[in-house]
Amino acid sequence: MSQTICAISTAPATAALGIIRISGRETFSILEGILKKKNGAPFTVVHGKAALYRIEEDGAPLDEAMVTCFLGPRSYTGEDTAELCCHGGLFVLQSVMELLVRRGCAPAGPGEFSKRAYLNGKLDLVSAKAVIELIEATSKAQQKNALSRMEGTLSRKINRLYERLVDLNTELMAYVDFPEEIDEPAEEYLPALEEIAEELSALVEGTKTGRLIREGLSIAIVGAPNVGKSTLMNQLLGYERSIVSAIPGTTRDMVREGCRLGDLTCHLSDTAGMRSTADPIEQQGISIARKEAEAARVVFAVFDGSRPLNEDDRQLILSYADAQNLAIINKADLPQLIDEEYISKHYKHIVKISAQNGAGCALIDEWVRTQYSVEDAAAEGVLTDPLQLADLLAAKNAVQAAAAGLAQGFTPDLVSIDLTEAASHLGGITGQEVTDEMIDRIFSRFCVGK
Ligand SMILES: Nc1nc2c(ncn2[C@@H]2O[C@H](COP(=O)(O)OP(=O)(O)O)[C@@H](O)[C@H]2O)c(=O)[nH]1
Ligand SMILES: [Mg+2]
Repeated sequence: MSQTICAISTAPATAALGIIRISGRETFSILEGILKKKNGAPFTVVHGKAALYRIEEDGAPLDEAMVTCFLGPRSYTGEDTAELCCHGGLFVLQSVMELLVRRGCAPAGPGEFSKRAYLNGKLDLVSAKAVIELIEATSKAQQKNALSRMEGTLSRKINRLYERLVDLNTELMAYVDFPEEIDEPAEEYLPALEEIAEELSALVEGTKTGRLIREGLSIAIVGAPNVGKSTLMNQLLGYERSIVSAIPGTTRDMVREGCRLGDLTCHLSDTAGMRSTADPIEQQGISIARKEAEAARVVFAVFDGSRPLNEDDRQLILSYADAQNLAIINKADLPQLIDEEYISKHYKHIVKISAQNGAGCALIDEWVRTQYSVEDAAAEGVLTDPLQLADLLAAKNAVQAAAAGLAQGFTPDLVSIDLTEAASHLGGITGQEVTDEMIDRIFSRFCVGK
């Protein structure tokens, strides 16, 4: 950690501005050697205030930059840091970087600034992973969830549980040494353990929403040929992705595309129209469609409102009449001949739309928003990282095992094995108990310059 590091923190592309970040003990002394005010005045360190400087090497100017200094520990990394807001040309940025390296900076590895922040106690691992998620966010829910976890409410909750477990464990171990001081360990410790198990269960429950936020919602659009599935797909995407045609059986391959519905990233698939057919290629398409519908979390079953239900529709109604699915009656712009009542007998949720002119499509967005409401969870912050989820689940199971053991009269040293395990899993989430390799793996996912 002793070396002073530098990196271009903005994207590697030509832009109006580009930011170079420097962190470490030598930051200000290195800058002293290369920065001068236009009037010749030397570089001075003022915390948190930007000032304009000329960057020069032995009197030859390279660029002008707004320089902001942060005195450690009041900085992102906890060390002395500076941000040079240069002109955004790649050549300019590269030449400033080279100059910094010649003056003793080392080019930073991916995530090295954040790793230093972690090692200096400015960032715990829950928050660190949230930083990556914020940068990679593709939906509002991801953005919100990442931000609230960066603020650390969830970390504090998990930390509290971790500390309670460690304390309980210490007490139990004391009991092993001085059994005469406590008559009935089960009575003494069971309520606390059960309470911790309950809190962990609630956190595990929240991770279901976390996965939804992270992975998004898979939706298969199914229906008989020509009901307007591809038109709906294009309408939801906002551009012509699927071929729309009056000829039934146009869509044979499956078309997958991501879009945003409600607060979520959704993965839409437009499928081949389901009907009985002798065409072997169409049959293959239909078989793929069925598999897709099975795998998807939600099915949009689409019907043509301008004609009566036919045998293909009825088949489909029965196949996908599940409470989590949505029936969509399309072509509401035409005179309606469909037996809506029949559909409403089988589907809890129905919307009427015109995929062609977009009328009613907002209802679909609204439906996703209410059915898959993640706003509260995102505002509170839930874990989404698969490794953290696994740790949380393991911690919960271990605490439950400890509670069960205690209730059955296991000796405290046996119960303590489970508690130690639970604590180590929780510690793995926030970073109290992690190995160097784990740290390296986490921060290597960051961009250079973050
Ligand atoms: N009037 C009307 N026609 C529609 C609507 N949606 C789709 N269509 C037409 O129905 C035909 C079949 O549409 P398409 O999206 O290819 O259906 P798919 O086979 O289910 O994918 C095309 O001629 C579309 O223009 C709608 O809301 N109103
Ligand atoms: Mg189609």
